[in-house]
Amino acid sequence: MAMSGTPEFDLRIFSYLPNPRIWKATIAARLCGVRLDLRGATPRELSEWLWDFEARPLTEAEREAPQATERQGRTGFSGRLYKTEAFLDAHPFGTVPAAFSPDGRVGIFESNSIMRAVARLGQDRYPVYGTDAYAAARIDSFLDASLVFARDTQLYLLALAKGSLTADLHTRMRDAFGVFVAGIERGLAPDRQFLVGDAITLADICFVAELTLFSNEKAQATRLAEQGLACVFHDDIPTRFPRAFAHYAKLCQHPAFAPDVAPYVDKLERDIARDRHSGR
Ligand SMILES: N[C@@H](CCC(=O)N[C@@H](CS)C(=O)NCC(=O)O)C(=O)O
Repeated sequence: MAMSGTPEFDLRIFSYLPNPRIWKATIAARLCGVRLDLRGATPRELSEWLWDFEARPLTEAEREAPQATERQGRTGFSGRLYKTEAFLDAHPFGTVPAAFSPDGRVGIFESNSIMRAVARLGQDRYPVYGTDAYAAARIDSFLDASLVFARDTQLYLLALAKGSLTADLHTRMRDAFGVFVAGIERGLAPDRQFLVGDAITLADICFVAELTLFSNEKAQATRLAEQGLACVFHDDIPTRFPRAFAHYAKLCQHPAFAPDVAPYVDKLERDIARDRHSGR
């Protein structure tokens, strides 16, 4: 796995694509000039890939014969996955996105930590992780609060997709979303331009990624209605949290964000329109 010469990238990331969790790294990389090597495919295709530093599609022969790398998917993947021992040494929780140092020796997992790795690699070019220890710790505070929200989002969206959503989970999601978005709203009061300090930081990037991920709920309105439930992220939410949503809209337009966010949101809007049409 060791590479000779100068690596052509600063960090490799393997994931299913597209994935808002990866944007945390790609947006930070645009801001601070870090070279990423992204590898991956659609979620369905990724179940026929070898999960490794040198991740790749399985060959036809490999797909047909029993593989020592075969494991049962746990979160977001219900079938078989193919993870090498080296992958699990580097990524003990076995999840994607999975980042690696250029020599493949260091695994970095959890999308927030992958984003922090990018920020540290590019800190001399742009202070996306804050300008001092206090700012960095305040950024971490937002990232920790975001991960709590993200975990609830993940459980909720996966249950919704699998048809196993309960009323309790729906209530829990409504409360978690309320706490998260109210915290962002208050964090921007009275008229702060950014969540931490005077420029874009990891806190703003994470906010955009997690809110967009949660927006996927809106394309499931019909499914929710079949269970007598309404969207948690309903149409009145932005007017209740005007600062948070103005901030989101402004960031989505930013040149470091738009290449990731715009195509994803365009497709999501088409999915939402289709769902609304089919639910009539
Ligand atoms: N909090 C993690 C979530 C990562 C995660 O749960 N990834 C799932 C896919 S959504 C996974 O890799 N599952 C692998 C498996 O099921 O074995 C992050 O932000 O990176």
